[in-house]
Amino acid sequence: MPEASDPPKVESAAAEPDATVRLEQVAKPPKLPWRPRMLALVVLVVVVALMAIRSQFAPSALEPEMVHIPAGRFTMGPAPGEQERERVPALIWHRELPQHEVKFAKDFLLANYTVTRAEFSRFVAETGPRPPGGCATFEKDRNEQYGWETHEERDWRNPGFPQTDHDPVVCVDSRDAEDYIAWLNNETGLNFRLPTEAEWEYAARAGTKTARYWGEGRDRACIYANVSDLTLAKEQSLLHPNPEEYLPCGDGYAFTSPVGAFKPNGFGLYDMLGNVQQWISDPWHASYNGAPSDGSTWVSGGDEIFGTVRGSSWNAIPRNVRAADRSSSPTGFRVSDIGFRVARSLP
Ligand SMILES: [Ca+2]
Repeated sequence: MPEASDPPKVESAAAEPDATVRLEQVAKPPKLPWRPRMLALVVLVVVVALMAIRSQFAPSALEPEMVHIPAGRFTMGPAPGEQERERVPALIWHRELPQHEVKFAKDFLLANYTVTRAEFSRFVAETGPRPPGGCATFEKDRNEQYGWETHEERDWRNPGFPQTDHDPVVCVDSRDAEDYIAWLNNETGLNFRLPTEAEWEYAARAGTKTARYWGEGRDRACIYANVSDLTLAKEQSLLHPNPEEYLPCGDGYAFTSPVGAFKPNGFGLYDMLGNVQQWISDPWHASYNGAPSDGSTWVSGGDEIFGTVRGSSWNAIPRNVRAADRSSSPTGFRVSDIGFRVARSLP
């Protein structure tokens, strides 16, 4: 009798290690000591992290979201009576006149949002710091009074107020915008560009003829746009803000807001009014006399120093928050309420 503790004797072929098992045993690599295993794990983590960073910087990740703007025609400039009703000084009515027909033969693309700080910072990280030059910013002076002044130490990273990565980049002149677009085109292989002035207004109106793409009224501005409002008046400690300088509503932002924080227009474009003024490809023209009717960039007779900006901003007084409003700014001048958005032609 075997002892109870003895293992039972198995009289089968399985008791004999077969050839396959022997082969596996021979082929099995020796177990790594813990240090090389840790090293292998670290290498794996680094490789995965590098792949994630690479995909973030892949050309497709750099492409801005674009809205398809359909071909069509529209009347550029304010409807009769709008300037008077909005109390635009008669001295500058000519800027937005004459009203004229513009026809777009082809569809084109316009970015949903203005270029953000995060997007611009990628460009700067890869191409180097922007040339110095300062920026005109809206800040408190020695007497704690807000006002516009050029500060040599200000730039897109520090425009005189706090911003998130998703806020629009500001303190960028037209060369900054053109250099960004050249870099973006090189990275993506696509042909982005600044919008023409006619494209911008056609897209901003999105089929509307009213002063604003939400209608004529100023009272709904804070649903659709970050403008000079009661939030900015409070920041300036104004007890009785002038209704001609501050919209009678609160949009929640004294300075820039993250892009896309307000309702879009009928084409699905965000911040076409308010937040930041946007560089346009056309040089400044003092009126629309001689403007092209095909929506192309209007170069001839344009100002050699001043460029065109559209869309008003977080600092915009009510009468300037209109689709027809236009402004000029020196092309080499940076301001803390001017940014840009990109467009692209379709084949
Ligand atoms: Ca505001």
